[in-house]
Amino acid sequence: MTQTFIQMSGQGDEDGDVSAIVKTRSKTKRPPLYKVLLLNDDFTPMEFVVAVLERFFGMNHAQAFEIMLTVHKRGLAVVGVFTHEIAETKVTQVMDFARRHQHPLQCTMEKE
Ligand code: TYC
Repeated sequence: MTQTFIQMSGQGDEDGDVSAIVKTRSKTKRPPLYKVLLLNDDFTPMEFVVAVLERFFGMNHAQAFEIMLTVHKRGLAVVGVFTHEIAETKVTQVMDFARRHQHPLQCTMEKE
């Protein structure tokens, strides 16, 4: 909470009263952000990873294929940046989807 006091100059009115305007402003702080990372492995099929990126991260096929290849070549990639709750939900969705399909795909989050 920030209070701004506006200083009044002069000696006040005939009673000697000095008035002040006090503005109270609630600072809207931006929430901390978290990177969601997708990790490479040797077994998850490329098409499955592409499907994950389309389904849970709203990418089109070309974007998803490009990011999948980045993970495949470099070992990992940031696939999105979200608030804590949304990042956690994405990680859970990906991990559940991979487990249901019996793929070892790993997805994690870290503070930006
Ligand atoms: N390396 C996997 C393969 O050759 C493909 C892959 C890409 C797996 C990205 C996981 O996050 C991943 N089939």
